[in-house]
Order: sequence, then structure tokens, then C-alpha cells
Amino acid sequence: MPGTLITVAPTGAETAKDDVPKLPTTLDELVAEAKACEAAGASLVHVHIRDDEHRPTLDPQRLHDTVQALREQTDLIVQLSTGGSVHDPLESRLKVLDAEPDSCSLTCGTTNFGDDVFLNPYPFMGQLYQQAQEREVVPEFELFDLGHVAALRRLLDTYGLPYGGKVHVDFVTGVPGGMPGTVEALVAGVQALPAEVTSWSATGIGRAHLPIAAAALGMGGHLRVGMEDNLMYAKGRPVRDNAELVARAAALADLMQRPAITTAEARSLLAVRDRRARS
Ligand code: KMH
Ligand code: ZN
Repeated sequence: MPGTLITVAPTGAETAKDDVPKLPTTLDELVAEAKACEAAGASLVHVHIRDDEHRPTLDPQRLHDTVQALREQTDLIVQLSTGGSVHDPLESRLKVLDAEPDSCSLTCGTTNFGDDVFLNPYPFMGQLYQQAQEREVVPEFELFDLGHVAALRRLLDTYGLPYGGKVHVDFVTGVPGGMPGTVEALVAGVQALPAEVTSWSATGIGRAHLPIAAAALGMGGHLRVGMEDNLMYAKGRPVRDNAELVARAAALADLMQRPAITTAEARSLLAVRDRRARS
């Protein structure tokens, strides 16, 4: 089995800074956290940004500055969320790629999201996918539900392969309204994947975090961890920072004899275009 790609999702859009002051919401906090996560074994960072009041935003200039700062100060693959928050309009989400990330998330269907709805109509997915192909941005297909696998298949059949020819998907399990964070649901999802898929990762929201990580490692999958998905390190013990979640994932991967891969190996696994400045 291959080594393990560790993705960190440090911030998300659904947790308030007031509730979790350790959440990295400023650019300085995000970059510092990203550096620590890279040192702990992460090779990809999934990014949501916040405004001066720590509220989720898709402000184009801020997105651009964030991509540049992460690219200058880390070697992580920079993946911007095109999901944003459940309140972001589709038009703003379609402008995210203007910031020229290495990768972008692309959710493969609408999902109930607690009391809200995370909207992803098929025409929006198609538009975003074609934009990613044209701009040579590698998508990570986010699968929140089994039906999303069918939508992914339709997308690949209709528009062909992503830039670089690799197809990487991420199972986001345990969202209230999506597929449960169980080993059974993950196995069903993996078994249904189209043949074009070259790599997959998985995350479990909240208490599903560790069982899903262990199952993914056992099945040859990769890992996503981070405070977007999990705010508790253990029962009664809040997460101190993202790096400790990455360090735990790396230790688990080591134990399973699938050590964390380097950023260079991750770039090759996902076939991202090299946008780093040459010196
Ligand atoms: N914040 C969720 C509504 C993504 O980043 O693409 C959507 C999300 C998925 O986090
Ligand atoms: Zn996200």
C-alpha cells in the first residue's frame, strides 16, 4: 500500500471564533498553523478564510492574498474551498478559482447540513468542473453521500478527466444529513467509486474522526483531519491546535506502515500544476 497523504482542514466555515478562540481565522494564524501542520506531516491544506470579524468570506482579494502567503511560506498544496459556508451564493463560489489555487474542493451534490442546506446543483458542479479544467486547477471531489458518487460518475462521463489526469476524491462522513461516519458507509462508498478514481481520502466529523481514519488507512485510503471537522481531541479534551491532529494522523499512519508522504510525493500523486515561484 502507498504512503499516506494527510490533508489538514484547519478552519472551516461553520465554527465561530467566539466559541473556539484557537480556530485559525486570521491570515497570520492560518499561515502559522499551516507551517506547523506541514512539519507534523500534512501535505495539503484545505482552506476557508474569514473576514476581520472572523466571519466566513469569499472575498476575492483575501483569497488571493491567502493563496500567495501559503505558497510563499509553506510547500503545502493549497486547496481553496469552493463550498464556502452554507450561506454563500453560487456566483461567489464560482469566482474562487480567480485566486489561482493548486486545487479546489468540488462537492458532488446538494446535502442537508444540520438545519441548513449545502447547495450544489448539477449545472453548478459542471460549470465549476469545466472552469477547473480550463484553469489547470486539480479538483478534489467531496462526497458527502452515496448519491454523490453517481454524480461524480456523470461528471467524469460528461466532461472527461481533470487537469493532470488524476482523480482524487474525499469522503466527508458524519455530517448531520449526509452519509453516516461509519465504516460500513465508507466501505459502500469506496466500493462504488468509478474506475477513473486514482486516490481517495476520508474524514469523519466529530466522534467519527478516529474510526474513519483507521478504516481509511486499512483500505488504502488517505486522511483528512483538522478543526473544520473535529474540535475534540478526546472525550472532554478540546483540540489544542491543528498540528496535534496532524501529528496523531501521522503516528497512526506510521503504525499502519503507511507513513505520511512528502509534499513532493503529494504533488505527484495529485498531479497538481507547479505554481511555485522559481528562485
Ligand atoms: N462549509 C460546508 C458547507 C467544501 O469546503 O467544499 C462546505 C464545505 C465543503 O466545507
Ligand atoms: Zn471545507
